[in-house]
Amino acid sequence: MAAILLLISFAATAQQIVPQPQQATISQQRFTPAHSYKISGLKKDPTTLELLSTIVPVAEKGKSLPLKVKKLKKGEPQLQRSGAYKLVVTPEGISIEANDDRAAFYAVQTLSQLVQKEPNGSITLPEASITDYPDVAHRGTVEGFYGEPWSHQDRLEQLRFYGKLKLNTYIYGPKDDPYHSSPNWRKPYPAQEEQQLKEVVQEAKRNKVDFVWAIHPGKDIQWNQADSAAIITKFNQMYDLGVRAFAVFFDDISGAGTDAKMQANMLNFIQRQFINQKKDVAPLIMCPTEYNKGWANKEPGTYLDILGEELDPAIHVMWTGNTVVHDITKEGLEWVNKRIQRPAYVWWNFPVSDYVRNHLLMGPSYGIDTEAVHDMSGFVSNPMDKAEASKVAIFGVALYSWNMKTYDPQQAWEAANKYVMPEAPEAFRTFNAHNSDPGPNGHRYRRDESVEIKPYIETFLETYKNGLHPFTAEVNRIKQEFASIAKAPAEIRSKSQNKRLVEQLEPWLLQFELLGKAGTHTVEMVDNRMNLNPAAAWANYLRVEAVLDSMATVDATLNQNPYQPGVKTGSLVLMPFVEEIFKITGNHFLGGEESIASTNSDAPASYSQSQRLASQPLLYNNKGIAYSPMLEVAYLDGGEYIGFKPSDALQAKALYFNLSNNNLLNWGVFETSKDGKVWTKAEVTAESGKGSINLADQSIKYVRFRNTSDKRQNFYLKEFRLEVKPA
Ligand code: 14T
Repeated sequence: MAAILLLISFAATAQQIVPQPQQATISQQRFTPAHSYKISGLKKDPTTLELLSTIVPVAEKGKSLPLKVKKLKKGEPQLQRSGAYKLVVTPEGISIEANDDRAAFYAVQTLSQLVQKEPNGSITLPEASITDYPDVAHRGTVEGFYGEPWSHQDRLEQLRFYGKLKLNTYIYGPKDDPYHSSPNWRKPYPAQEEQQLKEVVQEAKRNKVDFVWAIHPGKDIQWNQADSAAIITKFNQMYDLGVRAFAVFFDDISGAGTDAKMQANMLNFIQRQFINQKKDVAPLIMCPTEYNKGWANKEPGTYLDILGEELDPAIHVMWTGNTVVHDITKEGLEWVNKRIQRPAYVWWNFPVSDYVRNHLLMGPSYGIDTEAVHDMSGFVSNPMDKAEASKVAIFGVALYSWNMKTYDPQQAWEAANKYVMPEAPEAFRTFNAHNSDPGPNGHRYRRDESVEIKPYIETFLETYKNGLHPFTAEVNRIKQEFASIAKAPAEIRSKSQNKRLVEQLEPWLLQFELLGKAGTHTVEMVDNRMNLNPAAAWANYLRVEAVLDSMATVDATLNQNPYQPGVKTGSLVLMPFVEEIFKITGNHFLGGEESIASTNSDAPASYSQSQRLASQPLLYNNKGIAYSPMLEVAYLDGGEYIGFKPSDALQAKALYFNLSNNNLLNWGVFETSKDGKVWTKAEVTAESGKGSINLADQSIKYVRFRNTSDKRQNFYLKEFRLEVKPA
């Protein structure tokens, strides 16, 4: 008997209800309901009623089966959560017990996954008994990235996607909405934006998603009555648009706005004067200035402890983990929870790509602790500016936050590929498998990529480097992979019904197709060369070269932004493979070295003791090198510097800087050096931290800006660029 039961609950996973219910027994046999259903108990929720009538046949009169929705009886504490439901399906009828409107909606979402529509228009159902509730109370996304905010249509579609996956939270806080942040957070939205937000709020309601409107006032907030009133006035305007949940973000600011006591006072005031006054508004959410362990003052009694002590216990406090972009661990959460005296509301910075804008993050959602259920009050993902493409990662977040114990990142990713692109799941999987690592970045956050092909690639490369013919097993496997890569983009473009998704992927699809071709020619080249057919190998070599040229053109033409311009694909495993073999083979045919500026050990390099600044990516072009601009506040501790150590082969011409700091020259100096030992002060004038230095002296090899004070100094790294000419 136990064995049979086990088999049956196993069938529940085979049935693939997403997210996986907490308890489910679902039969393998299916039945056709004898009659249409007569629905009772949903009068007060027309949305769910309407949805239900698209799932099962409904009859007002005549013979019918009962479909009853009623209030869930008080039971275990889990069943008292918002969204908790029981669903029982038998040939005699369907019964739903729901804790709230959201729960009834979720029961219907589950039912819709049980139903199969037959070609003749009838439906079939399995017998099923499901008891279900969420592990994490608040689940969803925070539109919290820098760069172009999601479009109106993107937002509407996201909310529908969340409803189906039982995600209940969408926090609205795009950094580049001027009415969310400075300069306009005090002002009401213009009419058109207002109208669109209203529509988004309504779509959220239809999908039982809490639309949380966030304000980001910290850049220029005054801690006075007027600004407290300004926030409440703005919240009231949003309330009138239908918003019933609010957040205040104090991230990525410097100066007076960062004061914990002031923040706590202001938030408590809002909680008392606004949240508690309205009877239908959710508890406030705040994002602290010290929102990750790396940035937190560890001294007892400082920032986080002050929030912990003083903030109204009802207010949620967000947290990104041990650093800005990081895995989420139980230990990490325990550390902060002790200080903030409540379970953190996790802001997971994945798959956000605003710090690596030339990459897509299409891989599995992994590195989120499945033991941490009691250590968080919410879990939201900060996604990419590409809303549709972010669905792969968000799908994982939905499964994780609903049912943590059973969460398997790889399984969830496999399911996501099918769910997000049902018309071409294999091609999409291939694309995603090779577009997941962000590449080297300032946050030092890396992801697996090309995991299945990697061992073959390594063996192939090793063998070839040793002057041997790679084995057939590797050759064939890699050939096959590059062939799939070359044809995936066309298949995605032609088969996917999701045009918006394809549009968002397009620059990368183009590049991916080229990678497939480059890889195919590469493997053939090696094969031909080792088969002692140098003429054919040479022809392959020229083809690889031509395709790599095209890839360089795509990289230099599409997705040009001032941060990380270009289009990178397969950058962790496949591109290095192609480039390395191309180089080795080129050396063989041509003799001599071909050097690529950015991989050359003599290339210009950053020069700073600050780990953060030294790891900030550099941008190269034929005129010089530059630090890629940083979004958040940068700093130099006393004595630290930021600069360049140019190569011997290049002559420095001029330094251009914009550090957006009014008294830059009161605490720092620009210096140049011929050897990195003896430094000479450079005469400069700067306006608002902006200026340039002419470097006429041919022998100058180093240039830097040094903090001469004994304190940490903040600035913005907007521009720090060295113009060079060949020596
Ligand atoms: F509020 C936060 F929890 C947070 O993560 N803020 C920003 C966020 O808007 C951004 O999308 C995310 C990823 O870049 O990181 C935070 O801002 C930073 C932080 C940095 F250290 C942006 C760039 C950084 F280098």
